[in-house]
Amino acid sequence: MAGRSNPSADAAAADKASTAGEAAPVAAGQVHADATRIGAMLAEIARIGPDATGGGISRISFTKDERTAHDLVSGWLKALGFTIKVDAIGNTIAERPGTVPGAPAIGVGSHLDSVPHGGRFDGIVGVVGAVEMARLFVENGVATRHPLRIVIFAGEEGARFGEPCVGSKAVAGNLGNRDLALMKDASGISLADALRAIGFDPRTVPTARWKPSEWAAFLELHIEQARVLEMTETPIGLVDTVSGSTRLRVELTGRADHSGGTPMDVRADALAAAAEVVLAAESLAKDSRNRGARLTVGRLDVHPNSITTIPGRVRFTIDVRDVDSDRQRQLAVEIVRRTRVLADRRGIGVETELIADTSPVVLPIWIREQSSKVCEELGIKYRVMTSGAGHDSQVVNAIVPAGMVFVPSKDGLSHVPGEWTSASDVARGVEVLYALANRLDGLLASLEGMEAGSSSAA
Ligand code: HGY
Ligand code: MN
Ligand code: MN
Repeated sequence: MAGRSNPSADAAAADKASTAGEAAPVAAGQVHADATRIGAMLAEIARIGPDATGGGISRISFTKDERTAHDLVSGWLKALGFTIKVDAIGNTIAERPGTVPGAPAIGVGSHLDSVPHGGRFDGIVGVVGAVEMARLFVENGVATRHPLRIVIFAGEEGARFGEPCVGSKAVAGNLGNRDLALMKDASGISLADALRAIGFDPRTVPTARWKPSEWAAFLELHIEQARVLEMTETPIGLVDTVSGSTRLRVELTGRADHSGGTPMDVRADALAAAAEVVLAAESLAKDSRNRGARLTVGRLDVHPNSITTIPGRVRFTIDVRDVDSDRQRQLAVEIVRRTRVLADRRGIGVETELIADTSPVVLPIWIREQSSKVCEELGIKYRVMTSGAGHDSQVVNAIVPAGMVFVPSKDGLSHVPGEWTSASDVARGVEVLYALANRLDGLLASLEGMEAGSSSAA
């Protein structure tokens, strides 16, 4: 189905077809996203799940806060005439019909959950941008051959259960037969229980799977979460590769004992061992042969965590990221090997668990080519770039060709309260998104031989 043939080869033909006499929709560059409206939507969503102090957001995946945010955005889309569906794992899918019966949909969206004490833009910009793009289609009376589906993925952040992109992995069918009862958060709550607590039945999750034939493409607007765009003064990034991540949980067991009475040479200090692991991870990532890899110990729990007791047990996570999938896995194996060696030397027990593994993905060049053409038509400076962060698009791309558009992050900050992107930068991203969705609608229609002129104004 659309997106499966080689659209690049026919792009020129499509360009001609989509301009030769057809009632072209409102041309790119003639519609303007409303930055004030965008700012108001971002602010309204930020009121859901705010931290009590510090100005951050903790709208954690698979909680009532996440559902409240989905419900709020569903209301906005319903008011634009979209029909709303919520699938078995909590993804919200809003649809505006196309003019060609049975045509596969063009999907646009992102996520509304955040990391603990995170920011107000990661994921949110993609959802608010999709809503503003939808409004541009509706308010300009522009119909599309393909249905437009705005998608809000549930549980994109892996911060709670370790597994990122749970909602998009469910639609792509690569949650596999992961036992949701075994995926546990730091307080021991399983994903299955978390789903039940917000009204979903984990046994029905396989019904969320998408039929690839029902989708033509998926587009995601997202903040860059690094500082390349800001440093190069480039307003738009077009993503070619999205980093993968391998996530490990490690438990080191030493011997808790009195911090005063125990001589240094007879200790089995689990935290001292963990400190060596943290530095080993950092030196692996900083090794010039591994340029591009990133290893992070983001969460570490000490037991019994008492001032006057030698730590007997430490649990921590290691997040291994890379755009090179072989190296990503090799580094995960290597840091486990180094952990075992140093733990043996210290008489410390080691248990490791693989909690998530997502491959890096090269996004399809034909969508990126169309995105470049859109930016050139709009006269917007852009650069093709890698994403260091992971995204739903890299997962969806397994079954639907996906494209990502980045807008700048101030100081490159993300996953912290200081995360910020201007509403005007988001508006520019929306205008690229609108023009790209329009362009793909025409390109794919011509490739599928859809009748011309069916994009007449609604
Ligand atoms: O953690 C990530 O890569 C993304 O922000 N979910
Ligand atoms: Mn994100
Ligand atoms: Mn994130």
